[in-house]
Amino acid sequence: MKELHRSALRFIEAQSKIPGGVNSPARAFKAVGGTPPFMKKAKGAHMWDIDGNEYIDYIGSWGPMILGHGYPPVIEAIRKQLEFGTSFGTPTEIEIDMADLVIAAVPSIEMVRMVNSGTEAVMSAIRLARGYTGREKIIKFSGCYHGHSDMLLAEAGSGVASLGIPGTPGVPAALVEHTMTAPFNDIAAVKQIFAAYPGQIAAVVIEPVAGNMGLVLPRTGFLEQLRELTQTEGTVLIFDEVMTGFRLAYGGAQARLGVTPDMTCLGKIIGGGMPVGAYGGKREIMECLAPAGKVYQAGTLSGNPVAMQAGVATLKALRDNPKAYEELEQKGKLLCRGMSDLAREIQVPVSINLMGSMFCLFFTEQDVYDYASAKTSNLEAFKVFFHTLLAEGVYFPPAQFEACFISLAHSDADLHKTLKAVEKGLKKVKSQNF
Ligand code: KE4
Repeated sequence: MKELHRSALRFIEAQSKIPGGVNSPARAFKAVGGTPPFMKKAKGAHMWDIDGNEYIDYIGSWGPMILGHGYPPVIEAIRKQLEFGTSFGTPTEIEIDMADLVIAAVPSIEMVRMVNSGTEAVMSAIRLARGYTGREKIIKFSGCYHGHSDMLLAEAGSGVASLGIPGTPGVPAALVEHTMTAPFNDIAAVKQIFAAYPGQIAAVVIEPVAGNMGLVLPRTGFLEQLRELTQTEGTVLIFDEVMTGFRLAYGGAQARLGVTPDMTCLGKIIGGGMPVGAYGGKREIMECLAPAGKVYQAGTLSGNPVAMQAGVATLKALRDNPKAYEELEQKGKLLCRGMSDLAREIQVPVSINLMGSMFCLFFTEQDVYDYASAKTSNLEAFKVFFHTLLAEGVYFPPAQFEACFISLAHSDADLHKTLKAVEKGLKKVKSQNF
């Protein structure tokens, strides 16, 4: 790996003009130290930085790039749309095509509204659930991240967790007083909150498979009990599938796990690399949304034709490839079995969570099933591991509390090269006797 000369210079310049030098904290390497490479180009499973270094990419733009970067049909769809214009602020037919694809893929979604980010999707879904139920309180789970809307930054995951900030300054207590938090996988804690606030909980919002405290899987029966409890209590169950939607199965985590929410939030993959979020669900709930109903939400570029074309091309590529998710499954198993074998041989205690093409390696010997157990990971070991891989041209997310993503473009050669880098990384960790 060549020295990051140009990236280092640009990072200094960027930091004087953009807070932290980045437009999203997760990119700044705060959790691992060092200079984030400035990327110039990406194709398939690979990215190239401005110093000419090449990387095998396990961030995939934090989830969207399931087909690999620069997937030709997606690029072509964007290119064609540009000849017709980029934004009209009027209804367009491509928005119906997107709605058709989402509704066909996710049976629990009878109607869907496009927005511009996952944050907007979850924020709006909660407002709609409150408007629909007439209730105010919500329950979220510690370590889950649902974007940066004020009410959801309590004990959030992702960048909030990686920066070790409990919540964030600037959020008045009044805006989080109706937000209750329970540990992930702890149904007893959820029941206690319902018992304390009977008839007052508008919504429970959860990442059905959590990707923002590293990857944490629901324990058997947890989501089913959550579904039953919310059903009984007349509370809207919202699955935040911004990350897992079209990732863990074409119908998302809910299709894979067989649990049906009242509303679903989507993002990332449905934008094909362009800024898109969406929320949808039962018709009786969605029809409360303006202008059909009274709950207001709007967006200048929501359903933007360029973004819709990218998303529609992406979803069609997934829909029309019957082997896509089986291939992703195999890639995930090959890589995680290999990492687990290496950790055992080198005698470094790790815990690896995997589902489909999402995985996370924690530096702890205990099972990671919630935020507290995720935080037992040795973050110094993670730093050494991360930078060793980076130097070998393997780009994992620069923080322990993130998930890694494999795309259809990751070849067996990429996976084997990754395992070689992992072997080096684990040996480096071992040598430092953490
Ligand atoms: P955006 O507003 O960043 O599009 O989506 C927020 C969001 C909502 N729900 C879930 C489950 C999410 O994972 C996210 C965003 N994920 C992070 C990655 N952990 C985005 C990366 C970043 O913040 O730069």
